[in-house]
Amino acid sequence: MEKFEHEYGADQIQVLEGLEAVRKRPGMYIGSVSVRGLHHLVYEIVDNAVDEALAGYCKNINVTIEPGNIISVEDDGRGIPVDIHPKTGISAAETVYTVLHAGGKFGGDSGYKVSGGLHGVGSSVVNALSNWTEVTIQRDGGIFQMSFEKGKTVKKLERIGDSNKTGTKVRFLADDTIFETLEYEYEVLENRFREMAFLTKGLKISIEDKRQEDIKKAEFCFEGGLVSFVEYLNKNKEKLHQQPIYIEKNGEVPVEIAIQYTSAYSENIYTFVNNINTIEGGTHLEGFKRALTKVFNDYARNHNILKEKDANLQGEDIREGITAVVSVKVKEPQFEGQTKTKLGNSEVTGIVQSMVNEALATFLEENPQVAKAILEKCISASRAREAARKARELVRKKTSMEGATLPGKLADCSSKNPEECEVYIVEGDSAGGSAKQGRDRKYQAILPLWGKMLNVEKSRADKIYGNDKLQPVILAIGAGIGADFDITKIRYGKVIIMADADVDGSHIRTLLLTFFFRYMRPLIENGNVYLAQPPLYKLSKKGMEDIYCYTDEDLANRFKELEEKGIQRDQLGIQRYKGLGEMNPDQLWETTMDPKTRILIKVTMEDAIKADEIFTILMGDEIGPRRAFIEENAKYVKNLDV
Ligand code: 2B7
Repeated sequence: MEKFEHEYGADQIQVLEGLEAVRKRPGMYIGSVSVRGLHHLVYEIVDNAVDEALAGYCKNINVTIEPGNIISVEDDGRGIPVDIHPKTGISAAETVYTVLHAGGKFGGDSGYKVSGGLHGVGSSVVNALSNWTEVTIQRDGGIFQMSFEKGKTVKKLERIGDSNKTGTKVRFLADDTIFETLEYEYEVLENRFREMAFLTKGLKISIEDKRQEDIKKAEFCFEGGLVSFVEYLNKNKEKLHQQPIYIEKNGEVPVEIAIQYTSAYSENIYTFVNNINTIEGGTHLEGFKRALTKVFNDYARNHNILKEKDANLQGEDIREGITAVVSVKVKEPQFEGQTKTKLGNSEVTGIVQSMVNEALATFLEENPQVAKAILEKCISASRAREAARKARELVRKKTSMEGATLPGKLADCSSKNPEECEVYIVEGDSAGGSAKQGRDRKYQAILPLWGKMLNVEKSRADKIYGNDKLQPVILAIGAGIGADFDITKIRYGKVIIMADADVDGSHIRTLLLTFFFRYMRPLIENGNVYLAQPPLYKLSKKGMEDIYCYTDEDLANRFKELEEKGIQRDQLGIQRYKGLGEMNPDQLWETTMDPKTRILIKVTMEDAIKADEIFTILMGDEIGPRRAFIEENAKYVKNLDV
């Protein structure tokens, strides 16, 4: 690991702002006070430890969720400096934890803050938003400790013992008066630390969840770095070449890339800047794509795989089936885009492009077998694209001839303003009938679907356009698919999947989500896709209004409430709904469709990597992982939604 020498003491830290501001507007600093914001606290602390690893001084990071949702993070780096600032009389360590923006000065001119997050203000923000924080530092032959409550120092840094080791340990309990919940999700943290370990070759990160008797734990350390990352992403896929292609260059902008092609039809490129997942891409991705297109076309021409008469392969042909991870380190990254996850630094395009041009061209010359396997696939992708174009034109012609672009089964709404319109995609004819009668005609459209769907994981775009199940969905939404998809053309602001809570329902839900994920991804990214949640139970009693319960927990709570009012279980009529078809139009409206009372689950793409893995497992060729996954199916929507 490279070392960035950097000497400084307490006097370089500027006192800027109190932590009250953070407690007043926590959202400004960690995004939200939901469970997502809660997890951010952990990332902020771990980021500091990862920075110490990137500086070349830390090899191990241990994260523990202790009973009571206390987080403990320990590293074996140099330990935060403990010397006293001559003017303020406060130790460097205390400054880092109590002064907002202390980190800015730390990272400032010489080294650069490499891992993500709040650029060194993380520790003070976490401290401000914690009920209590305890920091233990080993360095300079001693053990030092300090503690805080809601950001305020309650025990100043004090030497409590001797030690010949070095490192930092931080324990904190998030403030329950600030966060909606303190329940960490082990899987979410595990995924994040796996990703971080992939991105920092050789760093060992362990996580342990001690909140329950059977302790969950995992340990991640990848000597292969990004190569291990793409192998992991492709573990359930059929590869076109065994060894991932690996490119690394440590110049002004360090670039690291791993690529492996599979027989899949999708394109999966994950990009990172300073270890932050740049979901919206940006200039690094642009440079990578340009180089890929140029190198493969040049190679194909030079080796007569593309003849003179043939047209060039297009970027999308060359990216079919690719899995790649692109990681760059940029000193002053500019983040743009809706979610501030798009790299804007224009100089990065050329840097990435010329380095990939050179390294990839060399690789292909040295590995003609791999080049051939990939190019065969690209060429068949380009043929399929041509076929798809023709199929699409046919659809367009057909629809323009008939004068109506809408599918026959669609019961459209009367409003034409997408912002207020929604379409329910409903499984089965009987439920579709109830939905049509129960809906609010002005805003709600109903599109019934039935029968088994095409498995899009195994199909190319030409089949999708021609498919009689998916065509109505494409036409109803009205914004095209794949590279043609244009989110500004969607006819409904909400696309709501309404299916039963049984196996068939879950199948259709998964198929539709796979389809949206692969062919209308912006729809998910933009937050337009929802799952309707029909009730599982109805409780009724003479003289009492019917009560609908949406989960088993809900049901248990209602029982308790009613018991307190003196109503016992055996006095109630309890109906368990097996399907949407059992509800009459009024009930369906009241429980599942009325915007005032219904529960909708928004499908988000926050964790696209996880989602892709789920789809691959559910839809791919390997049966073992699929079965294992289905047994755990209940978690599925939850994972998507975190
Ligand atoms: C920008 C601030 C936050 N810091 C240091 C040095 C080491 C170090 C840290 C850390 C989290 C939980 C265990 C630098 C940097 C403060 O200045 S923070 N290690 N680990 C950490 O927070 N882990 C440092 C130069 C010389 N010696 C030590």
